[in-house]
Amino acid sequence: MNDALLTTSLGEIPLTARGKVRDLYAIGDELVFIATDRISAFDHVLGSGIPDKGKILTQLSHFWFEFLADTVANHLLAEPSAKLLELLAPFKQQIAGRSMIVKRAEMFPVECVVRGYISGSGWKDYLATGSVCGIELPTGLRESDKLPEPIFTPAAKINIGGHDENISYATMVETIGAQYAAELKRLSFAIYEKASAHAASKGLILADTKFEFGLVGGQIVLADEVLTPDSSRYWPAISYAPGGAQPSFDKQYVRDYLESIRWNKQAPAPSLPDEVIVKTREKYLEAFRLLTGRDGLEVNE
Ligand code: Q0Z
Repeated sequence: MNDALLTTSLGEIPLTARGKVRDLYAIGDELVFIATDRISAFDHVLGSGIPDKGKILTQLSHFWFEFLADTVANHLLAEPSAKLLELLAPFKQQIAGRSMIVKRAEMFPVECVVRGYISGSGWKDYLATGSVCGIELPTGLRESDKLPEPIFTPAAKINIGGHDENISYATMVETIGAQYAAELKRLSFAIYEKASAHAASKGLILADTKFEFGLVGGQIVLADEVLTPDSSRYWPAISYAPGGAQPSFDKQYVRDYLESIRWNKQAPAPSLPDEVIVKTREKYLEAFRLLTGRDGLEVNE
């Protein structure tokens, strides 16, 4: 099995950025995100893709933007220009079901992370300092414990490939100003509250998640992808067991395979056996079905 889309090319339409898994094109103030089927693990993009992963994550993002519409404005463009649609027409095959046409925003250079549970870089910081992004936490927390209340732990965007760096809220204020910082923090909590309650009702813990915001015509909009397994940690509530790392909802088969072959985590990254690809694809679909209540992907022409 591999009819995964690993890379896109849209002819004359200029590529603005290639992320680990998404390709970004721009025509004036209209941007086209295409989520490919690339998958990363241990900081590398792997040799194999997961068929439909880009469609699943894009359609999940669309679900969340709509679910959150009363809470926050977003960067989706309701009516792409006729000119853009005409330019994109020859590339329907690559784009269908996996693209997001959005308004160009002035992006805030901070990642807005909300954590309801202590994991990942938050756990590392806590072990080293007893706090995360300058927020003091109770002593005696175990890895993956639920926090007394969600915390806002901003990070500075480094560059593509580089790791974001946790910063204090004070540093965020210095970077974007007190008013924007307060508003992004308020919105981030409001979104996390609403999304984590929905996830919980479907048997999923939203352990933490990362948002990116920008300004469009002076209005704050939620941008980028939202609440996908690539930007969030979801754990099945049924197997939640603090006191260690939780298995990844989506990538555990991939990680287990990479550990089993004792890959040294240096380029070139390996390809995946079919069984790992198929099982991982099923996990992305499972998350999609649980969260959206839909049976499967919107079929595209
Ligand atoms: C998002 C990224 C990707 C590499 C730029 N609405 C917006 N306006 C302007 N810029 C962005 C957005 Cl979302 C924007 N990124 C992140 C995405 C590949 C980097 F697909 N960069």
